[in-house]
Amino acid sequence: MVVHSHQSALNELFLVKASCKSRFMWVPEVDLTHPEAKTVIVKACQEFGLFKVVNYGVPLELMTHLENEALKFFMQSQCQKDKAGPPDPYGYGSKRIGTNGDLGWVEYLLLNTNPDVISPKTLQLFEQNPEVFRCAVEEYIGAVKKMCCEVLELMADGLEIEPRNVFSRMIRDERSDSCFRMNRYPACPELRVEALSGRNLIGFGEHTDPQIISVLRSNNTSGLQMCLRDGTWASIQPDHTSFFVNVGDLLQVMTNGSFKSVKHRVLANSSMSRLSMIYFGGPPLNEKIAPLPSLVSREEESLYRELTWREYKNAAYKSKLSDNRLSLFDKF
Ligand code: GA4
Repeated sequence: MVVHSHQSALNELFLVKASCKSRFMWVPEVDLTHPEAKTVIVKACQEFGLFKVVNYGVPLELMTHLENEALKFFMQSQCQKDKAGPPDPYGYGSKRIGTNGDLGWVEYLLLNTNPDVISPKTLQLFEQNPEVFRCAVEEYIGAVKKMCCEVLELMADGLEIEPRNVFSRMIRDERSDSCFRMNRYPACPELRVEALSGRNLIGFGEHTDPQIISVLRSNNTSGLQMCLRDGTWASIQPDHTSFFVNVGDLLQVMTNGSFKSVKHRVLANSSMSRLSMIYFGGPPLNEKIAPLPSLVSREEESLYRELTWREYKNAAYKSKLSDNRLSLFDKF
């Protein structure tokens, strides 16, 4: 990423007025080994759309190993990184998010987790970087996917729906269209300059995640915020030893609106760079998504119509980050 050291470059990007809310909000915490985990998960998904997971069984070394490898990638020259970009949508990207004009103070790698969907840019990436990087990515994705399926099964248990793999089977399916993203938000010292102080720089603009579920792990730099019911933004305290799980649009649809796909964003930091890694669990492209019959007692209660993930994903890629994509599912 080319970090321009003057204000005009920042003005191109999105500056928002800083909010003066108390520093960090409380986030529900789920201990995966606790017998009541399923109850806490369901309540968190209904009330927040987001929760923190501890005792998840993924070794911390596996996460820090990938983080170090990702940093090695991002510390390369711009020209070297650009060989794996621009994203198609997979590959290396800088500042531009999607293809519809969204900008952020971020550079990233976006990968499809299905080995059969290896895009030209991803091929370039792994050809030009040490094998150890690809291995670290694969190992991490394998471990996070396993944890993610456990969480999805606890959700089914908590909702008392059967079979308990009703959600997780879509992620385990060999055709699952899941993806993985590594984001680096460089520190932006200009934010301390008087003319800009009192304003925030958008690292990744507000949006909901289109898939079923997202699992995020970051370093200890703050930046992640979620939108509360009253429309205000609250900061989430970073914790490099935990995962943060959030409900995606498809899960909101399948639970007929009971689980909330939460709007979130990331702000850049003036002194420390933030590195996050997110696994987005998605179904196969031809999977039909609609409210689960067991959660809708009468047809009239169904809030959403049926769409395939392919249809929804195609529409998402035509939208801007902050668009309300879920309204495409609206029945009325
Ligand atoms: C948001 C969630 C994931 O990061 C992502 C993003 C995708 C992209 O960066 O290519 C999108 C965005 C995300 C939703 C709307 C479209 C597509 C950028 C964008 C403007 C990988 C995803 O699946 O949807």
